[in-house]
Amino acid sequence: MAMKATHAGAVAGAVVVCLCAVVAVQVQAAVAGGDGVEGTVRTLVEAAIKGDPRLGPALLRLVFHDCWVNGCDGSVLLDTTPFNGSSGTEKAAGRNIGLAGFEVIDTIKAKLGDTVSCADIVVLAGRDAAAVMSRGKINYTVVTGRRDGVVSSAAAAAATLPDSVFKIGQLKDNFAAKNFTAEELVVLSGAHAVGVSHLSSFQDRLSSSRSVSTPITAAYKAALGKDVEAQKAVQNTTDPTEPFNIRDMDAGFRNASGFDAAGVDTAAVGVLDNSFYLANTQNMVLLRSDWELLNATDTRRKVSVLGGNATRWEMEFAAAMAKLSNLPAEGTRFEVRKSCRSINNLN
Ligand code: HEM
Ligand SMILES: *[C@@H]1O[C@H](CO)[C@@H](O)[C@H](O)[C@H]1NC(C)=O
Ligand SMILES: *[C@@H]1O[C@H](CO)[C@@H](O)[C@H](O)[C@H]1NC(C)=O
Ligand SMILES: *[C@@H]1O[C@H](CO)[C@@H](O)[C@H](O)[C@H]1NC(C)=O
Ligand SMILES: *[C@@H]1O[C@H](CO)[C@@H](O)[C@H](O)[C@H]1NC(C)=O
Ligand SMILES: *[C@@H]1O[C@H](CO)[C@@H](O)[C@H](O)[C@H]1NC(C)=O
Ligand SMILES: *[C@@H]1O[C@H](CO)[C@@H](O)[C@H](O)[C@H]1NC(C)=O
Ligand SMILES: CC(=O)N[C@H]1CO[C@H](CO)[C@@H](O)[C@@H]1O
Repeated sequence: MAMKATHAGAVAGAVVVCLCAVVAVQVQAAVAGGDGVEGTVRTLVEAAIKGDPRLGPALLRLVFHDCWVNGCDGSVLLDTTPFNGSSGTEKAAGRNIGLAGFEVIDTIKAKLGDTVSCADIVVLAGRDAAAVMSRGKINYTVVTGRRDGVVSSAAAAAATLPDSVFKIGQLKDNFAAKNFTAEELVVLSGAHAVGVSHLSSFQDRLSSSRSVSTPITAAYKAALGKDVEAQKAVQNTTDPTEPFNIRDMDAGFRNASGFDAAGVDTAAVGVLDNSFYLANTQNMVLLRSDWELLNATDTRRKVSVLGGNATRWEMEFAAAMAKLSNLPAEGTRFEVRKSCRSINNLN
């Protein structure tokens, strides 16, 4: 197997150590203060990632997928609600493929009790996951006090989240619709330094058909195609995952791809840093949407700047994540849920 990091298909719920439903009632009073809440989230996120490193990227992605659709309202967590529409909840949307980390949110919620919203937990957990994965380099403050929405629709997620085959113009438009600049698009895409993608999300990049192909280094494409076949057997699925970051592949894979690791700490497997940009300029990223950042003058320049300045990326990523975490909820009916997976009148 070519990966150093393990990444079998679905993230198992193995890190859920206990469902502290009974304990939660007792600790409620103790968590009223902001420090108590944030300290609890931090402790549980650290423990979860220590138990399963795949949960770090999962928790980071949850912030984007919750806040982009209806604002930060915990809508991505709902398994069911009377306000699904006919399409199921957001989780059922194709663009939410691979979404994970829900058990960690449940564990945190069980500990914090009924006074802390699920929406707050998502942004706090994502913030802490970024801090852990960046070894403390990415930190930002988030204001709490969000309330949970009651609507969650797969159709809304499909209409709002960017697709992995979007072109640069579509990506810019998608971000502009949320008041995010092209620069912030590039900055936030750096999150793809960590985590994994399913083959179905980058299959077009392995295609030999000219109509769907985007520039990808031939040797990297060959190494990836070979590993995908191996992973189908290892993961026992026709849609295996691969790590986003060529840094996280073993030396044999990197060598075969001709990866120039200058400026990349290849020992830093799984670390959230600016290595995405260094891989991108070598046409060694998984998604078409990642490559598309090179396909406009302004975003291409930004890729180059961020690849050359790790500190600058950390600062700008922290600021953009704080902005993302502040996207206001768009619904009209709110509550603080008792369970993050369903609205209160369904409990
Ligand atoms: C710019 C448009 C974006 C597109 C088109 C996109 C698309 C994707 C896709 C297709 C996957 C893999 C899903 C799968 O097949 O399993 C993924 C994973 C991921 N995305 Fe994005 N994404 C975008 C922006 C972002 C942003 C802004 C963040 C910031 C939080 C982010 C964080 C992540 C992370 C951390 C993962 C890995 C998740 C894991 O390993 O569990 N993405 N994204
Ligand atoms: C809501 O979505 C869930 C899962 O996506 C589904 O099981 C349920 O039947 C849906 N309910 C309605 C009323 O559409
Ligand atoms: C749009 O984003 C800019 C830059 O981050 C920010 O200063 C401004 O307040 C935002 N506007 C709205 C309406 O959110
Ligand atoms: C592989 O997956 C198939 C169907 O998903 C299942 O029937 C089979 O038992 C699995 N094999 C192993 C070795 O896990
Ligand atoms: C990869 O290339 C480097 C430098 O050429 C070499 O030192 C190393 O042994 C190679 N590793 C593998 C696994 O091929
Ligand atoms: C974007 O990519 C397409 C296809 O590779 C190319 O024809 C076009 O010129 C590119 N546009 C820019 C602005 O780089
Ligand atoms: C990197 O970016 C930071 C923050 O913008 C800046 O202070 C620093 O001078 C930059 N370093 C280089 C080498 O350009
Ligand atoms: C992006 C950011 O603000 N990073 C800071 C996180 O905290 C460390 C330690 O206090 C600072 O050195 C970083 O600048």
